[in-house]
Amino acid sequence: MKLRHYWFIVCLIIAWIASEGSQEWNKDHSEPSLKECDERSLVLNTCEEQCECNNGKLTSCYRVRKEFTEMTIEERKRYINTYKLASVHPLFKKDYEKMVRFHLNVPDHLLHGTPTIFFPWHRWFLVEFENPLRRIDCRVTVPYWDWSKVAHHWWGESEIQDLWNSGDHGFGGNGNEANGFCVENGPFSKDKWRILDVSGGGCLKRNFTKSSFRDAEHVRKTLSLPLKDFFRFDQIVRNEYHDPTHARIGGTMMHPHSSLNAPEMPLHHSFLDKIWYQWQKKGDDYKYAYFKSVTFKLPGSEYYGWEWMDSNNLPGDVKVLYTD
Ligand SMILES: [Cu+2]
Repeated sequence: MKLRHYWFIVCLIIAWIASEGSQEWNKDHSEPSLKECDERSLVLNTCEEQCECNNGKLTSCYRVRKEFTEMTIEERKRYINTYKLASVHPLFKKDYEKMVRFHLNVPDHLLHGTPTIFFPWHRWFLVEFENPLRRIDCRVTVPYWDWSKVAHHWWGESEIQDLWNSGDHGFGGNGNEANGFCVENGPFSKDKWRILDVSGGGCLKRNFTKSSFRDAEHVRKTLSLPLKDFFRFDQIVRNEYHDPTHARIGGTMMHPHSSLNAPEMPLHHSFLDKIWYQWQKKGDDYKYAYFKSVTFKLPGSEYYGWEWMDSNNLPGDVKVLYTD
């Protein structure tokens, strides 16, 4: 064989190896093969969004928010690590600070009082807060904490699934009274994590008042209220569900100027958003029930409240669903 034939064969082999290599790379970074996905079946994409299979394409993808204490240990750690990264890393901290400032700069009575923007403002906030976390790891969503399931012993720290567990899959426990109520265990302990200077700095604080929250039966009854009682529904969620959770956890969660810094705050609000989501699922009239007097834009945002009514179609092409 002549030398140029040799070269031709060597080049062919190199080209073949290179093309195999690039296929391998693509395999790792593209969507999983959809050849087997059944038309209209639900499939998770690489960001673990729940999508529908349509003509071999994934469409209509939803961010799935799950109950924190029912997530796997690995999922819980992933959320906590991403949250910590977002709140301390110089590359991401700006977005986190921006959200804390939003909450700081909006008068508390406007966010939590009447005429209320409580529901849509916090739904917008959850997406704004979730987006930077998903830029770090697109599988992350803001979990919810269903405190009604553990209403009479919500302060438990010892079981592995407890929110307040001190392992690296938990939020750490109550604060230490002897040390200004600073949290001294878990991933947010005073030596591992700090409150932003804009809301006072220092350690994360908790001062549990160990009395019951409203239980699951109470939430079920609230959700069964008829459409004409929308105002009552909104009031119960704000006064009987929202406020006591902030107050009984205490410390950083207690004060409007610092509560957005508490790692448990988004989980609490995610649950309240889920309650609104469940109310809205009762029918279109329920979905669009709102206050006619609210005609201003949501403070800190470029949106009106009515743009945040439909979790299947939120601004920014965002779709959210909650698991039970
Ligand atoms: Cu709140």
